[in-house]
Amino acid sequence: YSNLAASLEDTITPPVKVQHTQLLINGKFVDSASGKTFPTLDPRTGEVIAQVSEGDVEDVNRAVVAARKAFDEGPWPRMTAYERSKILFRFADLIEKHNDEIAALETWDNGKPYEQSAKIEVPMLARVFRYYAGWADKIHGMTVPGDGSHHVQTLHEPIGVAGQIIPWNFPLLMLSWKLGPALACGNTVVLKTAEQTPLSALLVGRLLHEAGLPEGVVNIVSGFGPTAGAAIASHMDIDKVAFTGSTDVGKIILELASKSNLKAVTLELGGKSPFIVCEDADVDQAVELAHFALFFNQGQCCCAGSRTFVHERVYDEFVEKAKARAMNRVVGDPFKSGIEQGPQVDSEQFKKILKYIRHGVDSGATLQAGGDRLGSKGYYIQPTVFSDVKDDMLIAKDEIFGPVQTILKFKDLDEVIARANNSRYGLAAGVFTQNLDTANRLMRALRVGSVWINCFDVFDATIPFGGYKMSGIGREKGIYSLNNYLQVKAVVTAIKNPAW
Ligand code: TXE
Repeated sequence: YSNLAASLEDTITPPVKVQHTQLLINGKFVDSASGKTFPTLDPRTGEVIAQVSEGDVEDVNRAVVAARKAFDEGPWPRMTAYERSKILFRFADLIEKHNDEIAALETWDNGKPYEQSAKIEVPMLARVFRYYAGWADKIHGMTVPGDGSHHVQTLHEPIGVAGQIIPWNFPLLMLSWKLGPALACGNTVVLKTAEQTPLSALLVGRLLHEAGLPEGVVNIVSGFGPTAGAAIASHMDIDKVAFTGSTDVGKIILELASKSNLKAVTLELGGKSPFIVCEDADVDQAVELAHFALFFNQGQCCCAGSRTFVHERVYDEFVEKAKARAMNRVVGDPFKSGIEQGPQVDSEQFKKILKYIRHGVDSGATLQAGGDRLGSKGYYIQPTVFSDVKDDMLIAKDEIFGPVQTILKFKDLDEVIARANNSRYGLAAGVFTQNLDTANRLMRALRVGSVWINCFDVFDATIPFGGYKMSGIGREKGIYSLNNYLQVKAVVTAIKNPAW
């Protein structure tokens, strides 16, 4: 890796200026009540990009007052669904117009390759909002037979003020998976970005208002979890909270919601997803897909294929080739073209990953590639591969959330099903096989929210996503996500003379 490390020394100047660093409350950029700010850092260097207003309890209160007023008195839930839909379509157009600027902010704050932000994630952001813009005027209740002398109908109504707490690994996409359905259904929102990545959401928030969103409908509070985040989860005037992040914090959110006003809760939490390479696999293709499943986004994906189970017949060849592929992974300044991997998001994640790598070595797994930081500044980590991993090793049980592939050997399907399911998580799984019976069997047996067969990380806006077990509660994206933001009202009308 020595050449790569050397090329990390010259840091490219990002092609964007930071315009917004204040909180977005009631349609205006404002300072935090305390006047406090916090630095957001460039993961390539650890240097400060900008000072950002630090929201706390009082700012969340201000945001909730604005969101409440916009819901209780404002035009948003009262305008026609078609009007709401048009605003969301206009917003998607504006996202496309500002594609490169949004992408550059996302990469600067997060460290992900600019080409990934500009060609995949920001276009997907527009796609997600168009998907939900299309839903806005197609949400409606039913008529229900009832028991004879009543006319029964259901009204699908917005739930009210939604609190949304999002992470830093896909700041924009996580925002879109939550804002999209909330807005399509007519809710108002208080959204807290992750403290590592506050910048792109503020620009996108401005564009929402340029598209015609009434003031107070979306309020964006930058800030920390135990202060601003906890204030959202425990607020008495927030009707629903949606969270994406660690399982530990997911438990806190549920507890705060239950201790306050029993607000509805959806959670999208951690994972330790199996990627199963069956005996009939074309090894080259399997290696490439398994590599993508783990290393995409610097390994910082909740659904990363982080337990690579390989059938014993192809295991040795797979390990050799997986090692070679990791050694060839192009790591560097994410603003350079052709870069596959940038730095990890911050020093906390960087240290956590290096600690797990040490654990792997100490517990007897074979280090095939990587194993250390890359370069001397910023948070770059060598693409790392362990083989001979055993189920009870920490690196096979915990979410590492970094570029560390762990390869485990299996003999038969019954065994791999039991081992794949032997996890407190149940977010996703990958299956690599040409055998239809094997694919069908695994698809049913795996206790996870998404099964990708001969593919991985397919995130179309139409496909529901969420976890079994301790990976979460509820589904985002697709038609299923709408239920998270709707109340069902049953309306029963007596019929005077049912015998028509
Ligand atoms: O997550 P946190 P962190 C996993 C991953 C990672 C680990 C820790 O394994 O290494 O979590 O990352 C807010 N009340 N995932 O520390 O703390 C916080 O401000 C209310 C998986 O970054 O869960 C941020 O906005 N909110 C994951 C958000 O929660 C609180 C993505 C996520 O931060 C809070 C990220 C509190 N007490 C990390 N404490 C995924 N599922 O994709 C924190 N927050």
